[in-house]
Amino acid sequence: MKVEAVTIRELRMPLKYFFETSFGRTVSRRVLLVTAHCEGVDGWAECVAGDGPFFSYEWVETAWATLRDFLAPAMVGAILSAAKESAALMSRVRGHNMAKAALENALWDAEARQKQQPLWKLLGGTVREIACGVSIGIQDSHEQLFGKIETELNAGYQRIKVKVKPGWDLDVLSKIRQRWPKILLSCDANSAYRPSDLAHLRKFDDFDLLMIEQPLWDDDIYQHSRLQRELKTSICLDESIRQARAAEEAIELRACRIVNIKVGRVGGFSEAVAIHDLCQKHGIPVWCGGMLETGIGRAHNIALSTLPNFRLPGDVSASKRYWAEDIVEPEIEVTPRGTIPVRDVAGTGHEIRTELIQKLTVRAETIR
Ligand code: OSB
Ligand code: MG
Repeated sequence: MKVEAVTIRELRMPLKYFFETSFGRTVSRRVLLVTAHCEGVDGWAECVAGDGPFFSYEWVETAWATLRDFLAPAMVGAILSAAKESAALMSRVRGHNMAKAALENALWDAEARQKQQPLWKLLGGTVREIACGVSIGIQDSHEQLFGKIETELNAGYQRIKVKVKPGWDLDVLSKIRQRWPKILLSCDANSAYRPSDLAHLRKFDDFDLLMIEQPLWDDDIYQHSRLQRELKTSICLDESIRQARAAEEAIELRACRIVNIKVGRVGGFSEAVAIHDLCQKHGIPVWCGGMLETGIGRAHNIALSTLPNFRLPGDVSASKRYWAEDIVEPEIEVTPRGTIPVRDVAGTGHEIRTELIQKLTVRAETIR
């Protein structure tokens, strides 16, 4: 597979409804897409960098510049026998995992299309129907949040995750539990707390949560290990797990009992699979996180979620929760059982709507 050229492209897509985390509110997304042109086959992927450096230091502008000036030039002209060989060609660039993941995953997509194989099989997946949960942002009122939870439970989703921050936490969780005592419930703090909040965080133990995701600093493992010793509730790490090495440290220090795998955060499918395998070996369940992706990133998340240690429902939900019109066909849909069945078709099984993408594009550049 020869990489002849790489196209980077930015789209503007308004969200149907705002999404708020402890680090801020998103109302519209700048979507960065990468296309790898490989001898007549195009592979597509989505870069999950956000509109600002808030989830991590990466954002659309750093990803764009890093892809254009360093990653794409390192790849153009390369002859690969498999997409997994691409990570080594980008390793001279430190960090910038979301930018790297977009290019690597575009090559996996190209490989799957070229080999006429389902992407999930190429990744080593075995699960034929993946379990879905939803992530629900901070709202303007409790009533709004409860209305959203009701809607998603009625749609069949298997797990509800709510975003929390100081001032939007104990009261909210307590009311949710009063109304829905039995549901699978978790929360995500996106680094909103500090070790000095220990007494406050201990109160989360009252709500029978499946997990609390990333309570402390986005780059921390050690302080999470101290916190985990003090809590009944399982900690799940998201932001801190930037590569397999971080997962190894977290497991050894017992900083978490669950790991969230986001393919963008860890730099691509190869590293995501490595983290999956490591966690499986140590009996740590993983689940697939989301970054408000369009159907392109969503389809890749589905493929990854077919690996056997994805034992908990992921933040992999239907396109229509976020988008009026998605850029893949068919859109991502979820069954009333809260699952997505995986099909035996080549690639991701979701075709790229190139005409619509053209219309939404605000800039594009091809590196040859
Ligand atoms: O921490 O999981 C997170 C969205 C943006 C940034 C960070 C996170 C999230 C989500 C959304 O929780 C999950 C989704 O895409 O549905
Ligand atoms: Mg998270």
